[in-house]
Amino acid sequence: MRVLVTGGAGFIGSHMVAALLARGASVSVLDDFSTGKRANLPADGDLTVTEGDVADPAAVEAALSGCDAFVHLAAVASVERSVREPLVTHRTNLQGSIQLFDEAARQGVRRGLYASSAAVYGDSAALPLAESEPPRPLTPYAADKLAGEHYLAYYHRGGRLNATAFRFFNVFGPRQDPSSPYSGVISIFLDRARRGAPLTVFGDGLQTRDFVYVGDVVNALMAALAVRAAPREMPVYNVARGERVSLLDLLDAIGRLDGIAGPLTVSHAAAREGDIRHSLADTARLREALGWEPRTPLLAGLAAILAE
Ligand code: NAD
Ligand code: UD2
Repeated sequence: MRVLVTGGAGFIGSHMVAALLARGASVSVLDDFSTGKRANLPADGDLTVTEGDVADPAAVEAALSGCDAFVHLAAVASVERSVREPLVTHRTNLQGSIQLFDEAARQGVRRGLYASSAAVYGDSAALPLAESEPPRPLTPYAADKLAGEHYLAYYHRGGRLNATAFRFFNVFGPRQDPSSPYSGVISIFLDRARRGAPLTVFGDGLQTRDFVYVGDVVNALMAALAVRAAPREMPVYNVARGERVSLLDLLDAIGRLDGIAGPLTVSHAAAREGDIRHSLADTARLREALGWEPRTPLLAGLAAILAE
């Protein structure tokens, strides 16, 4: 099997590429290296890397050639950037997605997986969030992710692709870039704890998130790739542990890890504007459909990051 992974040099993408190669697949990566890094990818005879833009028709056509499936992870994953530069991020996040879906349908690529986001739910208080909850995208990023789902469902319904969309919650793990203030909180906290630098909690620290380890996300994608049956409507799955963890619980767990530079120095600052108070997924649909279970608890995932 040959699989195109767009955004394969990024955080989640590089783990997906490694899993595919380990299963004996041949992999094509299309990445513009805007946030992804070549160093995230192994040297492997079964891996072809194309530097290019997912919104560029020629790059997508070449990268898809000979593939049986695609896993579409390329995106400007920064919500904050989508608010500052909605047209720039729209080009990658929606135009690039349509470009890929349309070319895959044209080339007869059978299977397609798409990275959507919990952001499509907005600040809904109907916890745990089931996929049937009406979406309420509050940012350009979320609007593009949701529109991407709708476009993919259109190709699926017409029988032109066999597609599945995944709404990732807060993914964490090795190779997540901690360099921006809007990077994942776990990557920021561990990077700072490792160096003995101070940590800032925005708000009281009682806000909760549903953190899911990147290896578990990859397992869900791998399980879906093996599915041949195509239901009439495109499946959409939450990907999360289905557990809420407060930032104070997270700090407590980090403080107990080997590999941090002494006791944590923690200060509090004002809560971020628009910050969601609680986030929690209902994961029953994914568990039932794909037999998926999250295998990596928070502590084990944190330790894996420090071990890198
Ligand atoms: P990432 O930034 O590490 O990966 C994105 C990759 O896409 C990078 O390698 C980047 O260089 C590449 N890319 C960006 N624009 C491109 C373009 N125009 N053409 C080709 N490649 C391009 O982010 P990630 O956390 O690995 O996210 C992967 C996917 O999962 C994204 O679609 C993101 O929106 C989604 N997602 C992530 C999370 C999370 O918690 N990390 C949560 C929800 C959804
Ligand atoms: C996630 C996504 C974001 C968007 C949003 C939609 C990530 C990295 N971010 O934001 O892109 O999809 O969901 O709901 O996946 N925090 C601190 N100190 C820090 C950094 C963060 O206290 O140094 C807090 C932050 O205010 C928030 C929590 O930690 O309350 C989690 O922050 P995050 O940026 O990791 O993720 P989130 O859920 O806000």
